[in-house]
Amino acid sequence: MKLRAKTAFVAAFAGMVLLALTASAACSDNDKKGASSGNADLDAIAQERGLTPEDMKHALQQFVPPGSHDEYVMFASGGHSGQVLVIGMPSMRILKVIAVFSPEPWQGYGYGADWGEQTLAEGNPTIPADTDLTWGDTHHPALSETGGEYDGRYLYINDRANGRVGMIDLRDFRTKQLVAVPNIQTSHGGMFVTPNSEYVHVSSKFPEPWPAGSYADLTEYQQKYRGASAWLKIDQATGRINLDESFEVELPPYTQDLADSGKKVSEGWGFIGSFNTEMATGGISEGGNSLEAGASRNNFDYLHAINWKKAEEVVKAGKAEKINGINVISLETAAAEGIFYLIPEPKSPHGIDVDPSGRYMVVGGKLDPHVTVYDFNKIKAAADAKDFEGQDAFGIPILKFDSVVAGQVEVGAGPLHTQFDSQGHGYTSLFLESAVAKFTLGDDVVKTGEAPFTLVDKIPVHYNIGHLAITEGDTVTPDDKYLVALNKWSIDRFLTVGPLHPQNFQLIDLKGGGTEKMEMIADMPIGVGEPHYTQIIKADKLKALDIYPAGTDPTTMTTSTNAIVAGEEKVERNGNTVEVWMSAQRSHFTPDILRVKEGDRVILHVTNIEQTKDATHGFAISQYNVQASLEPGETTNFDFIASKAGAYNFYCTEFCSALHLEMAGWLLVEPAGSAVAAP
Ligand code: CUK
Ligand code: CUA
Repeated sequence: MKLRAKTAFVAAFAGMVLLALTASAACSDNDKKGASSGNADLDAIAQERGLTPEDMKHALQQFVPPGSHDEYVMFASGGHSGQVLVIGMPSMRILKVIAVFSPEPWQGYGYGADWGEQTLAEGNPTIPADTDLTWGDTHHPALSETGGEYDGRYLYINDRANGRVGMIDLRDFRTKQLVAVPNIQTSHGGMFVTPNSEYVHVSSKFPEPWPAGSYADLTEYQQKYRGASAWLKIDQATGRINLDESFEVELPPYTQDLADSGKKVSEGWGFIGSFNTEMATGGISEGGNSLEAGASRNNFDYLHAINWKKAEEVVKAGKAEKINGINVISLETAAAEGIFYLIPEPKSPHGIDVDPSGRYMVVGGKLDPHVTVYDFNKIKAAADAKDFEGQDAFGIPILKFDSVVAGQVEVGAGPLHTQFDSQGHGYTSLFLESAVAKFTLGDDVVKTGEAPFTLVDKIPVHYNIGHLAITEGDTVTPDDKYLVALNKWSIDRFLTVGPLHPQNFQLIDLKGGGTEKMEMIADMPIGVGEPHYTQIIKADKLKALDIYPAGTDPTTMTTSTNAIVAGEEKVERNGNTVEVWMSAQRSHFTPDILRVKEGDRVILHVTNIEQTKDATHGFAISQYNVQASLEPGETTNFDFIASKAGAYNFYCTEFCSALHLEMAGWLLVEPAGSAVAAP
């Protein structure tokens, strides 16, 4: 009965929608006939599927017709999958999954081809040096910036579990570098890129005994354990991190949390939140307090403000010390040189986000229903005037809370992270309340006439929201279009697929960031890892290749010395090494029979000699861990030992042509000692 009433409503609404759609186009009589029959079709569809007028409106808001492209691209962390998800917006269609910290066979990342093998190996920790890590917890993606705007060149992401950083080249959306950041065992703060991509920042999560690699008991926590704020220098031409030109600032053994970059008025500064300034170490199992109880005693924790421009000068002046291969500014030097200040933040905070003007910094109360808004101008003035309430146990000056706070807003239960629009609003995720709260910042940025530091809107989300992101959200000019809520729980939103539920991205229309209410448009289940954070870039800023120039080595993005053209294929034997220059094109490999001896080292250079978009081949050898994608124009190098005698089939793993199934060959590994000559 309810459905029937709904349907009448729908019919009226469908007519309205259609009218709106057709009114904009000057249509012929034929079109009009189409429109009226379309109207009936829409009514019938809505009726059959039980859709409300609201549902239909939301569908239209999100819909990107087949063959059309999305306006935005979202780079979301894939959490413990160690990957990055590339998602079109507003359609919320997954466009790609980029392998970063974990092997991934489709792209050939970690399956015999040098690009992935080398990249993964490069990311292995130097301390302890004996671990081949095959997983990571991708956390906070950071796009490169020019003038405070995303520039579409590179993407960085940290590994929460292992203190590593990955660099993705957005020319081909492939990971080009993993860096095991010295003196950081686990990381959290950042990633953020400075407004002109001078540095990408990451800081430690849990402190570790210093120097990294040494041992100290937890009873020596305050004396021996330390954290680090790492400023990793970006090579502008390649996007790679250069550790020689990077530096770290030693941090007290608090637990450093999120971090964000200063911009505009605060450019040159970075801000890192913290909790556990109590320096509790847990120990319920040893008759003590749990970490959660021990870390929640103080009324204030400390927001760390670091002047990286000044730190850079201090390093140049030779006042840093190399520790594990990176320049480190000690706590003592940081305090003496005015590089490092502590700012009280109400206890157990989470999130620190700098608004587009660079003036306001918002910290979420986590257990407290307020967000605290700091004013950078006040911070700067207090630091310059040495208006301190004292110093911490490590000699770092503490600014007075009242001197630097601009305002507090009661936003609701469990405020974590904040994003901003260009109208002077902050949008804070409320984990406990499962909602997004919208509030106004200081009156110098509020462009809607609303009162500063007031809650103006709230929208429920489903459920337990962590981060949230706005289109072009971390730039100096956010696009006030969409907000994505990154919800940890989905509970009942999707079909049950076992006790491990997908997480839920929800697409919210910001309605231009004005005084209109936010509107929930769509849900998107995420079935890999736990996406932590995402950045959303205008799609037209990305200038990705659609094929590689002939013979490109993706590691260097230059012509491979092993690239060949058709007719140059060859096989060379040198002692126990067989080196092969092979071509791949629809629908054969040349050579297609490889004869080697058991125990030979096989070096294989395969060039996909095609220059047709999407004419990707794959190369895989049965019973060997050898598999890679060969994109048009790419030269890929494999290096493996033919350890098992036998006749092995190799084949193309991409359905590239009508004769794809015929695109195969033989790796003949003759038993050791056999008389047959090879090749
Ligand atoms: S943290 Cu706040 S919800 Cu690791 Cu970015 Cu996840
Ligand atoms: Cu080449 Cu299938």
